[in-house]
Amino acid sequence: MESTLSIVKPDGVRKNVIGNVVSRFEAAGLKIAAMKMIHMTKGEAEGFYAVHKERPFFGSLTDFMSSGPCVVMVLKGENAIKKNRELMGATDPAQAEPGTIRRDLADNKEENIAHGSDAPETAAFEISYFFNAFEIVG
Ligand code: IDP
Ligand code: MG
Repeated sequence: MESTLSIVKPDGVRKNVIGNVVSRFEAAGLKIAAMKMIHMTKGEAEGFYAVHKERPFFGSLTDFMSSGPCVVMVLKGENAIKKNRELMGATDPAQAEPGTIRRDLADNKEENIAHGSDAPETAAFEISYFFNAFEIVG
């Protein structure tokens, strides 16, 4: 069993596709082990995306991530990290495979509906950024 962090980003909440995204995780056999809606401050978004702080899009990305509420989730399952990233598709929705979350629902490379951890170490950091042990079931 592996755990990963998923976020329905503010564009996904604005577009009313929270359920659409969550239903794809459930259909793929991933379990929702924790879930809540939050509205990050700019500083909280900067802390979450600190690995990208040297990137040219960092300011714009953290403005976007703090522009409205998002849904943060812990997904559990076999190969949850990889499975979630496959369901999301490539970062740029134009490059993502048809049938993926980003290709089906996203508008552009920044506003791309979903986040998913990319490795066990980042998953551990990202889960603990939003959840304590009492908030995660299973
Ligand atoms: P990922 O979300 O597919 O793992 P990362 O490279 O980790 O992609 O980038 C984190 C987030 O930063 C992306 O999901 C997207 O929202 C944003 N982003 C990545 N590359 C660009 C870009 O070239 N322009 C604008 N935003 C970007
Ligand atoms: Mg990433």
